[in-house]
Order: sequence, then structure tokens, then C-alpha cells
Amino acid sequence: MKQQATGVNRALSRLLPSARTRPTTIHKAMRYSLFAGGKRIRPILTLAAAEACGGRPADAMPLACAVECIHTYSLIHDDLPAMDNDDFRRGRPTSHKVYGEGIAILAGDALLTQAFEIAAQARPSKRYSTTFLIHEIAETSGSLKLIAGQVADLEGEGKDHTVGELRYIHERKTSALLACSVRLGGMSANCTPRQLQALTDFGHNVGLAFQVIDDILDVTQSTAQLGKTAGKDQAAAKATYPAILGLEKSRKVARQLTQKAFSSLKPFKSRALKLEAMADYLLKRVN
Ligand code: GRG
Repeated sequence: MKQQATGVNRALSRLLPSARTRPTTIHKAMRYSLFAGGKRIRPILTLAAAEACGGRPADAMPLACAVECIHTYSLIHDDLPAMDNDDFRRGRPTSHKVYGEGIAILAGDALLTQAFEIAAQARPSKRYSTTFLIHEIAETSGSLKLIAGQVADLEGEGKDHTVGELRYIHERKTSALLACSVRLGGMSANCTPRQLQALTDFGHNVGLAFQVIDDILDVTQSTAQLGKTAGKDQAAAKATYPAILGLEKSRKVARQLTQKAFSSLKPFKSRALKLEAMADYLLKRVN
């Protein structure tokens, strides 16, 4: 993961305007959040999915970087006072704490836009045109997925949720971008429709498991360990798996979802070793 993350960081740095480019405030703010030490889970999944389909890392890299830009934008905006109102992210003060709300909003906007600029540079494969790749990212980031999840999350604060309603939020807020990450990797490698379906199922289940684990970590780990404020879900009366099912049942759900994700990888045989390792890491992670 460290090696892959280093490659992603280099590519991101190359693809983004330098911190000296005018207006420097916005480019510094974009880089402040982007290079704050995120785990790079989504781009690493894109690269691993490309490998599973026999593709080249260079073809997947722009798409991997685009996904990380979308992810970082969503974190900056999610931390704003009007949303989750958090002071701490990726082990440092949040964007609006350092640059003020106006620049933080713009840094998020700029990273969202940057993602499409980067994706437009990706090499199309035989089955997947650049338009198709860009549509994939737009659909995932739009009002039916990422934004839908955030809306449901905002509107659901303080309300009782069923597991079904919670799943609706998780599928959009978290799982959609993880599924998009692996799908883009597969598309960069000209994957077959069957491979694309397998990657979609993998991403969907790994994404759900990721969020269940995230909810568990929120109650079991410290702020220092997480690099973001711990215990926030309970404080905001958010519906989470541990709140509805308890810790032990939630852990079981995460294990079951990861098992389902593993099953989707069968068609790839040994080429999916990195995807498998990622699913295992995501289940066992402590931050
Ligand atoms: C469009 C504003 C907006 C929000 C959409 C994605 C999202 C909804 C909000 C971001 C905050 C959040 C709690 C997302 C759920 C997924 C999650 C737990 C993200 C954290 O991902 P990690 O652990 O973070 O991969 P790093 O910092 O390592 O990249």
C-alpha cells in the first residue's frame, strides 16, 4: 500500500497546479487537504482492479487520481460547519479552520472540477470511451449517489433508522465511490462486461464493509489514532451499525460483507491478489 500510495502521490502532484500557481491561496488549500496523509484506499483499489483485468498502471493512474480528488473534495465539504462541522481531518486542522470557510468551499469545488480535467486525460480503452469514463465519475458524484447519501445523512440526524435506511445512506455516501474506483480500474484495462459486474459487486460489498468498520472505529478508537474526531456519530445522534446492532453484530456484518466481496473475485483467480489484500486490510484496519 505504501508503495502504491507513493506512486499516487507523485502522479497527483504532477497533475495539480503547483502551490506557487496564482491564485496561490486556492492551490495551497487544494494541496493542503490532498497531501494531508490520506490512506489512498480508492486510488489503490483502482490500480488493483486494473491489474486484476490485465491492465497497465499508467492507464489507470489518471482515473485513480481523479477518484482521490473527488474523495478529498467530499471530505473538505463534509467537514464544513454547515455539514458535519469538524475541526480535525487526516491528522490536521480541517481546511476551513486553516483557510476560512470561503476558501475551503472553493478548494472543494476546485478539486471536484480538477477530477474531471484529470479524467479527460485518461486513455480510453476499446470498450470504454473517455465520455463513458467521465460519465461514470459524474454519476457517482451526483445527486443520485454521493450527494444523495449526504442529503439522507443530513436529514437523518437525530432520527431513528432501520438497517435498511442505514444501508441506503452507506450505499450512496461510501460504497458508490469505492465501486466507482474499481470499475474505473477495470475500464482502463478494457474489462469484459462480466469482469465489470464482478468488480461492481466487489466494490459494493467492500464499500459497505468499509463504512460498518468506520462506524465501529468511531466508537472504539481515539481521535489521535483516527486522525479525525472520534465519537462524533454518537454526539450527533447519527444512525450507525453499532448504534442499531451493537458492536459484535456489526463486526459480524462487516465480515460477511467482506466474504461476499471475496466471492466476487473468483473469475480473476490469482490476478486479484491485491484486491483481496485490500478487502482484508479494510476489514482489519484500525484507522
Ligand atoms: C458531497 C459533501 C459531500 C459529501 C458526500 C463522501 C461523503 C458524502 C462525505 C465525506 C465524509 C464521510 C464520512 C464519508 C464516508 C466515507 C468515509 C468514512 C470516508 C473516509 O475515508 P478514508 O478512511 O479517509 O479512506 P482518508 O483520509 O484515509 O482518505
